Amino acid sequence: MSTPQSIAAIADIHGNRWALEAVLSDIRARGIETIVDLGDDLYGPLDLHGTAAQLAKIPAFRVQGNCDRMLIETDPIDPASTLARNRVELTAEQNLWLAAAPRTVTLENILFCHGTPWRDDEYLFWALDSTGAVLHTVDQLQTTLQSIEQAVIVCAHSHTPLTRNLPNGKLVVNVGSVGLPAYSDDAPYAHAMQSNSPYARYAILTRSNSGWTAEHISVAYDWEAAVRCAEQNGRVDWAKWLRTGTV
Ligand SMILES: [Mn+2]
Repeated sequence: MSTPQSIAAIADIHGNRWALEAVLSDIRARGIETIVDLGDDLYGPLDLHGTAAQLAKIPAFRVQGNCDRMLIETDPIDPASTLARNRVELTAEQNLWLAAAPRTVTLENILFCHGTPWRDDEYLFWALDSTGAVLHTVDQLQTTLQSIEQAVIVCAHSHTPLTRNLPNGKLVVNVGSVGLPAYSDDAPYAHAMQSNSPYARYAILTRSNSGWTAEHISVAYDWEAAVRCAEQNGRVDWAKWLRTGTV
């Protein structure tokens, strides 16, 4: 494989096949051939099989997300929950495909992870406490990442596009979400993540003479199709998140 000059980082698709198609077509139109998928591919009240079929067609490096792991490992108590429905839908082949993804991928001098380099269910850029989600400063981020040797660290999980240039010269990128622009969660503390508009997000990393740079991309797509699907599956919360990018 030749050395990539550009890498598309996609993440948190969450079964949104409509958003994924728009993002893959944007990546193709830019001539970018290297794709890294940071995980949380299928979980959600949307189009699990359509999303899996799209992803099977593209050669991508893949990282396993916490919702991918939940989908293959967790037996839900409520049979009407989105997780229970997804587990019924999931084929044995899709199960193996989710299970096969590693927790991190290293490409060139870039470390890709879902949450942090150590956990798939924690935010790299945020701390959670009783007030909600609090952004780390660049100094806190630098301290957290001091044992990481790569020059660029790319994470996802928060569904929020962010870039930080650390004092030591490293670049840290939180890729936004392809398929779910906002959500609220109640564990371990109640918090909301919002990108404040309904666009599908992904990031492009570009090699320059001085290292890698990051650009966050917003792609318009037929979000009303995803909204209708969420509504049909009884998730009015997802419908609002998809339509507005707010909780
Ligand atoms: Mn996640």
